[in-house]
Amino acid sequence: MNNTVFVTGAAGFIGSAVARHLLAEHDDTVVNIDCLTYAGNRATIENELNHARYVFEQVDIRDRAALDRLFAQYQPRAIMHLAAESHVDRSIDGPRDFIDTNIIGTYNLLEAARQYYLGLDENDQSRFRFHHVSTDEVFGSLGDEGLFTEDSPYEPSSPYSASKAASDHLVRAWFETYGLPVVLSNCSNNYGPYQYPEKLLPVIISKVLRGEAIPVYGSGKNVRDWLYVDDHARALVCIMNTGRKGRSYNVGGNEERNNLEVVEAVCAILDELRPSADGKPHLELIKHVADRPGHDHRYAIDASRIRDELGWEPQESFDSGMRKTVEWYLDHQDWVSRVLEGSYDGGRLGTATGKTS
Ligand code: TDX
Repeated sequence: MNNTVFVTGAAGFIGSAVARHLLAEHDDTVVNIDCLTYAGNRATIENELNHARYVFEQVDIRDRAALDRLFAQYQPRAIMHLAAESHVDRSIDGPRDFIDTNIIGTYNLLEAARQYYLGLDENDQSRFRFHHVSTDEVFGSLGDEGLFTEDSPYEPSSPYSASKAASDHLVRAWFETYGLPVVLSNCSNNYGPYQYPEKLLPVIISKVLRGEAIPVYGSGKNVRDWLYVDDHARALVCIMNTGRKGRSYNVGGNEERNNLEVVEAVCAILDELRPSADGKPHLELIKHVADRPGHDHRYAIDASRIRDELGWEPQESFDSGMRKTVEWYLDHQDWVSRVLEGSYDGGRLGTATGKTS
């Protein structure tokens, strides 16, 4: 067994941050397994391509035979599974890809990993980990009070979160039934460099830069707990390396904001860095639009388990992380154009107008 870690979805937002963190701070060779959908893009991992400990395998996790080949070839010590369809609005418009990739894809990986694990000697078996990276959305919606813990009941609201809940359950079952050494994590809303431009943060930035209306779904009072992506990447590697087998860990930024507060924060930074031509505050671009169907009111994470057991805490504050993120997008508009290339025109997604897939 080698000092090799598989990272699925490392051409995407969080996966690429994990790959960068492993390459910068650890000794492992990183094999990025990514089929490059619209949200996974070569432009996101370009700087890593020439790294001596980085390998890119363009493989779809729905392709079991290809996965078997990768396990046999690279003999990894762990797999961090981040490849997923992740956008709630897209899951409302077309749930099929979410079922195929997030559920069937995870099942394929579990079986390929189990077959590989069964062929390892005892020492290598004790080192091996299957880390499933998931979301706090599996727990559904909170009211104004309370926090999600690892024991919160699963109550997913969207096709996306239901598919992630299903994959969480599969991973847990492969531990209980087959003894596959798994760890799981459920995180809050990530933000930072390389986030695909359909998510709230980059939407706000790109709308402001174009002087277009900033679409705020419904009242804008929905609350999310914002976690800087590099803090998350650090947490994930810590969980993979030191988390207890069969256990799940919640990862959150301890930075709750409602959507209007997020828009206000980003607009204030842009007022300073890119003031509008007529001097008007960017906030005037806010437009309340029809709410997302099944829109969860509030997510908030109790991250005390990972803090107390593994010693992880977020380092970035909401203010410092937001500023870094806005600055990164201002400096990387070329990346935005390259990843968009015809796949997303900035229009509204996820209105559930009655079409079925
Ligand atoms: O244009 C927008 N206007 C708006 O008001 C968009 C894109 C979003 N919103 C709202 C909806 C949510 O309340 O902002 C909030 C954040 O929306 P998203 O960026 O779509 O994230 P969310 O639905 O909260 O899910 C995210 O966090 C959990 C990720 O996309 C998931 O993959 C992750 O599991």
